[in-house]
Amino acid sequence: MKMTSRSLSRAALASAFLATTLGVSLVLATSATGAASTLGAAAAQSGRYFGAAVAAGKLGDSTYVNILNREFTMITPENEMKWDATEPNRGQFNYSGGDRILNQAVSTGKRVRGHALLWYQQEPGWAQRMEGSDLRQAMMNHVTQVATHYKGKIYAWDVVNEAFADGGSGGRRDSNLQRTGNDWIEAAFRAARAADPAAKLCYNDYNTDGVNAKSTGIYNMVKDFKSRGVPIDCVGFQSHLSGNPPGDYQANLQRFADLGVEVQITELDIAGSNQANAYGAVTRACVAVARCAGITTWGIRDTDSWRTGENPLLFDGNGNKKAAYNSVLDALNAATPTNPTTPTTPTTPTTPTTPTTPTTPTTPNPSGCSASVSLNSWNGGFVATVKVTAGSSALNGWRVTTNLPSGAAVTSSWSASNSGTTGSVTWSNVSYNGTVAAGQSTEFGFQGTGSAEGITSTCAAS
Ligand code: G2I
Repeated sequence: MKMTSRSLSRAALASAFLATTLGVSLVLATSATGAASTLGAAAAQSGRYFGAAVAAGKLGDSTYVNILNREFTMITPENEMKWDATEPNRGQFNYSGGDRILNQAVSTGKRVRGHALLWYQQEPGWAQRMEGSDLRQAMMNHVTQVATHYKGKIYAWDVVNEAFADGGSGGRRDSNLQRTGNDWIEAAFRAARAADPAAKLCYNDYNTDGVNAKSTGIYNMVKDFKSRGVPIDCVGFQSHLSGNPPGDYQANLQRFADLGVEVQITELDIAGSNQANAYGAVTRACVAVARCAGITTWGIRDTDSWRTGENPLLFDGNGNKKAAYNSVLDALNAATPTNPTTPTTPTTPTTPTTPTTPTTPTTPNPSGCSASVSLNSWNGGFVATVKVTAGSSALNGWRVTTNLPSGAAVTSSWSASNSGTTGSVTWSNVSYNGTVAAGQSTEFGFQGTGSAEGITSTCAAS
């Protein structure tokens, strides 16, 4: 990997943002044979997204914007939500570039992956010069402020980016962030959850494409976080590749998924003559892992790529589809479709309104446990946090049934597995949270569309 040796000069095009009048054309592009004809529509058939990293300075380029609007259902700002862009001076926040991209996404029905709240690169100069408790305070304030500004509007945040070392140590990378104390990552995740409970919270890194020392270090961190209740929902695999992914690419995604987190391919680009096959292999691996939520390519056209001269993307410099595009489309179309009742059109909540309202009272339950639900709702969606409490004996497995009002539907969940998404939904513990000591509690949660006001829950030992 050449992560740090590249210096790209990306002249920001100082063009005024032209409000786009392009309509929402996602997920409806399906040919007579039933195969979808765009990346976003093909991915949506199996409940997944297909995204691209986008630069605000290119939103005036019509070729670029046409491809973006036609093909993609998720956007990651390439640089605009990073620390140097959003807090150029301590305590002075600038959301202009990030907001432009968010508005582009919202106005065309796409969702946004926020990238990245804390990263040792692209720290503003003032933060680069800080250390210790002063820096820790500035870091946490940054997380809180930025996640609060975008509250309710972000599908998933890369809360922490690239904190693990390359090579065989499996340990953390040295940085001024790391030197504030090893708990900086969990502190950041907790601050992000408190600021925006609806966003999925991801850890994101590169050189994690197979089972290796670095990916295993991250795996151990995620496992530890899940066992201690540190809020983490997803792991991002950047996947900056040259040629085929390693043979254990899918197995590596699967072992993370088995920890109860979503996995996402977050910055895919592939150099080399085997590019089309390699793109197909990565896509097949994602669609073979139930919890692989989607794929994002790091740019749109080869000329937009940070890997100058390597032509690692799906569209050439003129915006034409490459062979790699067809490999990806075919692999997405071959995926097992999901229940067609699952909503495929992403909705971005715009006005988070109601604060957390604890709803159902704890139901005493003769079967050894009780469950209570608290809701964080906004217009059109909600996050439910369910607390499962053991009675006078320890639990060795539990099952919670929630009754959702009509119109409400579960779209994603963490720390429990469910059957069904509407009406009466049954939730079972996952491997790491079935055992609950007498009188103690564990939590799981889910996100949904519609209103869950009036939800009820019951618990049973299993
Ligand atoms: O390095 C590739 C990616 C690795 N993972 C994290 C990503 O955030 C990272 O993205 C790249 C962007 O694609 C580049 O566009 O991050 C680079 C920074 O390390 C970005 O490059 C920078 C240039 O180095 C700056 O000179 C430039 O001012 O982009 C800036 C904004 O255009």
